[in-house]
Amino acid sequence: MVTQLTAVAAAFAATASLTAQISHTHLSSIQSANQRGEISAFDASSSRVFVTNSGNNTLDVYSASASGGLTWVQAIALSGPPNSVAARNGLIAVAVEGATGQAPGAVQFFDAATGAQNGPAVTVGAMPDMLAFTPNGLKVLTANEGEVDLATGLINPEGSVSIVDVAARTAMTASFVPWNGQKAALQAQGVRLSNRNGVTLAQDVEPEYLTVDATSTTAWVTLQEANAIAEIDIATATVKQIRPLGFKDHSLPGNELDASDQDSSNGNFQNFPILGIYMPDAITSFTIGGVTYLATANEGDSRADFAGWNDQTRGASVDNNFVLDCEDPSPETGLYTLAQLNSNAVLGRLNMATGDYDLARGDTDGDLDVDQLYVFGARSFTIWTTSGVKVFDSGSQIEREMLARGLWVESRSDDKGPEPESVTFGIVNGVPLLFVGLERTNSVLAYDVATRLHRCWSMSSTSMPRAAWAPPPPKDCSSSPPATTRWAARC
Ligand SMILES: [Ca+2]
Ligand SMILES: [Ca+2]
Ligand SMILES: [Ca+2]
Ligand SMILES: [Ca+2]
Repeated sequence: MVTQLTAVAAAFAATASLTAQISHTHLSSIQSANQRGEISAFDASSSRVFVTNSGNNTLDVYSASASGGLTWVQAIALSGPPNSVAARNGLIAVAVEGATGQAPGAVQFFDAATGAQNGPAVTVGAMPDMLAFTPNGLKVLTANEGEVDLATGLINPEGSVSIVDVAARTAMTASFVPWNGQKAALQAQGVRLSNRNGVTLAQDVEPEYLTVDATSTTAWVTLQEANAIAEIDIATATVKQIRPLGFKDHSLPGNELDASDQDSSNGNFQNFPILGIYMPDAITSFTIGGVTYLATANEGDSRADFAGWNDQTRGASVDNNFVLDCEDPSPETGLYTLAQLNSNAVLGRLNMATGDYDLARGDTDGDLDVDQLYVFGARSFTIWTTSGVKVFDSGSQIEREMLARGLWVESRSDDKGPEPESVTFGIVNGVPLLFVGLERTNSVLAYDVATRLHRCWSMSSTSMPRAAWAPPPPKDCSSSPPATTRWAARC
């Protein structure tokens, strides 16, 4: 993927000079030589931008001028592939993978102004995928994804969160092992955990991204594949809670989606009796009126690339591989017809979630055929309370905005749509805003949190229409039948 480093930080700064309206101005772009720049961090004290480059195993450094221009400075060699970078008061922390993705990773530190190494690296859990400083700057937290190995699917490290003491250069581990005995109970609550290969809860959860509260005491971590958020007590390095996020009902008004890239129609928004698994990537936290909220970018992710762990099947292939209620001589639920599933213009192209958990949960009446189908992600962002109660979901707004702005990418309709991947919070001119990055449409949306009106821009647009805040009716899907192992695949 060609990745450009765009002056996002500078663009954000530009918005601060505006008053009544929020807008953005593109100031500059710069491209890494190998086009492998990925995650960026801006250090204000040095006016430098730091970008992970997993193609060279380097941290690429650019200086930002007062006008937002970017100039390449140097490439800092790292001990392995970098996955994340963060800046805090002139100190740069980089999350680096170990010798393999399944080996322990590390956090390396550098001086922002000089690029020089700053003290020893600290060993953390396997595959640190994201890291962040606590607001007080005393700790660095890493979300250790612990993905199974691609080639065999047999080497499966535990997911964890490491808490690094910046001054002492020591690390504590918030482990999920104490929760292993709760696996069945959490599955019943909606935490998407597999029973394949005897995998434990700690092995199966894959901490993806985290946010820390303003007091530096609590972190919330997305467990993307498990469709859950874990709450971490930082002082004791303890996983305090694992909360399921539930499912998005695409049959409700406001939750439409374009389900096909072969329907000869851009923005063919329709309701279907399908549940979206939020499966957030990024998460952020913010406080309004003394109440702390969480916001997630509901990207979705399958394990289709991992040997033995494929959990994705196109609609037209579902009936070939699994037993469906619509094949039952006396179908009880009748959510789909075979004609709909096998039509590429309807549901045939849509990638369904067909992991063992999805199939078991999808047999809602326990007669060993699949009634309810699920898809990856929710094509939206969501605001939650810290207890995991949904406050707002953007419904179908993101896809509709992309269509309205000429940013529609029809080839992604069958997959996860625009793929909201990043979300961050900021206050501009007293207006609390959420910025949502869309991986597939090269766009950033800004939502005004306070007035509950949303404003949207794309990287190639300057107009900003408003839309009324219209959350879909709440629906509690957590009471669906628990996962069982009774369901049998046809193949
Ligand atoms: Ca794992
Ligand atoms: Ca379409
Ligand atoms: Ca049936
Ligand atoms: Ca059934």
